[in-house]
Formats: sequence, structure tokens, C-alpha cells
Amino acid sequence: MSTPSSISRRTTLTKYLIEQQREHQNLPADLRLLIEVIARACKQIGYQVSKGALGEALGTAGSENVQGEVQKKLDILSNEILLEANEWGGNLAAMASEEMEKIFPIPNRYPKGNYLLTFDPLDGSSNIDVNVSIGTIFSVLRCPDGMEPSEQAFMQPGSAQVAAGYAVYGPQTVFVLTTGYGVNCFTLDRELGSWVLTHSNMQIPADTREYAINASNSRHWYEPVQKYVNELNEGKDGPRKDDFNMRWIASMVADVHRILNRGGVFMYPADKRTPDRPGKLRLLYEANPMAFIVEQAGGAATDGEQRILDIVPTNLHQRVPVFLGSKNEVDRVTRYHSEIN
Ligand code: AHM
Ligand code: MG
Repeated sequence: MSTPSSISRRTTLTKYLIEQQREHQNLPADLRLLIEVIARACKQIGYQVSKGALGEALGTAGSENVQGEVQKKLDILSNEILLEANEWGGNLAAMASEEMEKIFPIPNRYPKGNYLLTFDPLDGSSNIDVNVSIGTIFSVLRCPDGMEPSEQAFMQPGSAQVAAGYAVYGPQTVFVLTTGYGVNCFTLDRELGSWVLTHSNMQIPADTREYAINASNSRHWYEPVQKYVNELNEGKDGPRKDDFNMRWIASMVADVHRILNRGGVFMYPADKRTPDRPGKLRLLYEANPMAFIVEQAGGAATDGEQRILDIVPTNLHQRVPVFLGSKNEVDRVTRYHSEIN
């Protein structure tokens, strides 16, 4: 049981951020405030998610997003929560979201700040109605000096991110954050309403015997991925001489969170059905923030050919193949791409 003294010894997200700012001078005050607002919005989204069938937000909204995907009511509600929380604080120039075709410039009635925020308000939408973990993913960029907050301002490689993170709404609600100085995880204390630092400086082991991929697409994969996954499935009898285990939650946030905790490799490859729209995941608000987090935890993230963080985006909702997690496995599947193509 928590006693008053054990509670006061805890490091909350607020304390952690202030310490980063004070002791390491690596966190400007406006970025700290922005992160706090995002975390507060995630708390609100988590609350709405937790209501389930008792709330009024389960089910589909009867609309599609820009990618032609059916929107759930909670997708839309989560998007609104993030927009409303962040529009008036004075830290942002513009926002972009999976759920909006165009960017959202900060309205003229509010002061404008120096940052750009992108997010997937509720990742893992297919899991919303069935009570499986879902989450929010976000990425923060600096608005280039003197540039109007246009779509072009967002076309920066992931290596330019100044902060990224995600929340998972699962058995526990957690908030994972990097500002480029390692990765830390905060667990929501529901009684006190605060994010408490529970996992410091998270590290992904370089080796793993666990992988995550939607195997129902296997007949559409290109040869490097076929070869890599076949070898894993051959287990002890195959060239890898070891048995591998498979996990697929269909929520990237939850799969990445497992990998951050115990290693693994996550793959959403390009496939032959959609050569002009490679992969399913979006670069700016899914692949980039996750790649930043994974690299900060000692892992690797590529699109099969190059580091995800080096890709210069050409459009807001562009898709990208994703291989991320334990470094030695990501290096191997990336090597297969260069050997076979
Ligand atoms: P979403 O942002 O619309 O929820 O889609 C992204 C999700 C990822 O979280 C997950 O890894 C993937 O889609 C699951 O895809 P699949 O339906 O092929 O299992
Ligand atoms: Mg998503």
C-alpha cells in the first residue's frame, strides 16, 4: 500500500520534466509545457476509452478518414480531445493527424508557438470495441524558422523530431516518452491522477526470439520478408537453429510496448497488392515516433532499405514499410532486402 511518504518520493511526469529542464538544460520550457498538455489529453482519452459500452462512444461514426478507413466514434473523439487541449496553449504553430486530411494551423485567436505536433489519436482502431489495448502516438517537430505553418513545414525527416511518445490504454495506462535522452515510461496513478515514473532508461535487448507480423498477408509479401519469416518458422530445424515465438496484437502501440519491455521485432512490410502505397503504417505519426523511441532504447528501425528516421517525407499521410525492434533481427531482415533485391 502507498504511504504518504512513498507517494511524495515518487517522480511524477511534471517533476521529471522540470528536472530535465533544470539539471540537464535539455528541455526548453515551451516543449515541457507542450508534453504536459499532450499527457493530460491522453489521460482524458484513456478515461473515455475505459468507459466502454457505458459511454456513448463505441461503434463506427459512419464516416471515413483520408486513407479510406472507417472512423470509429472514439477515433474522432480522441482527435477532438487532442486538438482542443493543444490549440490554445501557445506552444504550437500547427497540428496534423491521421484523422484529418489537411493540417490544422493554430487559429488566429490564439498565440502561436514554435512547434509542430503530429498524432495518431487512437491507434489500433480495430481493437476499440473488443477491449484490447489501444493507444495514442505523437511526434513533435520544430517549425522551421520563418516558415508559415504549411504542410511543407512538416516535411522533415524523423531525425529532426524533438520529442515523441505514446500512451497505451490497456490493463495499465502508460505514457512513454523520449526527448532524445533515452526512453522513460510513466504509469497513470488513477487515484492521484498523475503519471508516475515507473520504468527509467528502457533498453531493448539486441537479440530476441519473438516476432510480430500479420501472417495472413504472407502470400503477398516480397521475397526478403518471405525468406526471413520462413527461417523463423523453421525454428530449431532451420538455419536459425532456434525456436521463435509469434505475437500480433494489431495495435502497434501495444506491440511496440511489449518490444520495449522484453525485446522482439515488429514488421509491417510492403506487399505486392499496393506497390504505389507501400506498407500500412504512416510515416509522420506512426513510424517516425516509434522509430525515434526504439532507437533511443538501443533498437533499430528501417523500411527494409534505410533508417526510417532518414526518410524525407513528401506527403502528410505517406505510408512506409516498417521493421523495428531488437537490433540484430532488424539488421538481418534489412540485410536480406539488400541481398535479394
Ligand atoms: P490504425 O491507425 O487505423 O489503427 O491502423 C494501424 C494499425 C496498427 O496499430 C497495427 O499494427 C496494424 O494497423 C494492424 O493491422 P492489421 O489489421 O493488418 O492487423
Ligand atoms: Mg495507427
